[in-house]
Formats: sequence, structure tokens, C-alpha cells
Amino acid sequence: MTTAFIALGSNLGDSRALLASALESIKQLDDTRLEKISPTYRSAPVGPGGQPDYLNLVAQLETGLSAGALLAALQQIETDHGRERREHWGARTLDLDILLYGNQQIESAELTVPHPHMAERNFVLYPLTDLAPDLLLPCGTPLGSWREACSDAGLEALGDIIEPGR
Ligand code: A4P
Ligand code: MG
Repeated sequence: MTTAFIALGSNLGDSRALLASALESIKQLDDTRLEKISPTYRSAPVGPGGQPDYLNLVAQLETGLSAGALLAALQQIETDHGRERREHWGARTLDLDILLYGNQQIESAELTVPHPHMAERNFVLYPLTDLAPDLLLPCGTPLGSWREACSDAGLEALGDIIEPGR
């Protein structure tokens, strides 16, 4: 089994209900245990202007799926939740990104792990720190040093945890 961290985000539709349902789908993945769910954050959108704020959180899994199989499963869950791939970084009902997959560094056509933008995204680093404050990244850097270098501008801790459910 491998520990994986998944970033969940939504800024279209009933984001809370979509995130709860996505967590339920993750919980039901083959050979996978949903171990922890971070508190929820509201965040200012990164990307094209005119989008609503996002809700963001991070989930910690133990999985027997390969990284590629996990990505395919997460993309199916995005599609099941009405995700349409239109504009790069545009508004979306549901975005599921693999932040970390064990201690692996992956560079393939479909998958880059650690997630290439995580170092500069407060809506990823803050909830990830809530789950794993002492984490060492695969490059050997402590998560805490990325988190300390990342401003919390535009980020609001809502102080609640969205439970899996439909
Ligand atoms: N891909 C490569 N590496 C990964 C990975 N580690 N996890 C590939 C997931 N996917 C990965 O993604 C495009 C391709 O990235 C996939 O086919 C996969 O093979 P996509 O989800 O189709 O498109 P996208 O999400 O628009 O592009 P991208 O570059 O993945 O964007 P991000 O990084 O997901 O950013 N602002 C706030 N406040 N909160 C957010 O959650 N999210 C985004 C999306 C932009 N702005 C945001 C937020
Ligand atoms: Mg994505």
C-alpha cells in the first residue's frame, strides 16, 4: 500500500455536495482506504478572471492502485461529477489532482508527481499541512518550508470538515 495525497477543488455548482460525493467515490475505490480529510478552505481563483471562489481540501489515502490507475480512477470520478475540460485553469465542478504518491517522483505524459504547482498554491499547502505537518517531500525538503514561503493571501480557513456522502 502507498500513501497518496489528493487535492480536491470545486468552484461551480453545489461545491459542498460535489466534494462530499467525490469523497464518497474515493472511499469506494478498489483497494483504497480514505484515511483523513483536511479542513475546508475557501480560496481566490488562480487562473482566468471572472470565476467564483473555490472550495479546496486535501484527502489522504492508502492505496494499492498504481499511480496511473489512481489517476484514471480520479478522472472517472471528475467526469461522473459533471466535469467538462474546457479552459485551462478555468472554472470546474470538480478537480482531483494527485499531489503526492508515496515518495515517488513521476514524470510521464499523463502524470507529474509531486504536482508541479503545489509549491506555490496556498490552497494545497495549508490543508496538506493540516494533515501531515512533518511531511518530507520526495526531494527531501520539509513541507513546512514550502508552507512558510507561501502567503495565505486569498485563503480563508472555514474550520469545518466535509464528510463523504451523497
Ligand atoms: N496531470 C499531470 N499531473 C497530474 C497530477 N499530479 N494530478 C495531467 C492530476 N492530473 C495530472 O488536467 C490536465 C492533465 O494534467 C490531465 O489530463 C492529467 O493527465 P485537467 O484536470 O484536465 O486540466 P486542468 O485541471 O485545467 O489543468 P491543470 O494544469 O491540471 O490545472 P490544475 O493544476 O489542476 O489547476 N484556483 C483555486 N483557488 N483552487 C483550485 O483548486 N485549481 C485549478 C486547476 C486552477 N485554479 C485554482 C484551482
Ligand atoms: Mg487538474
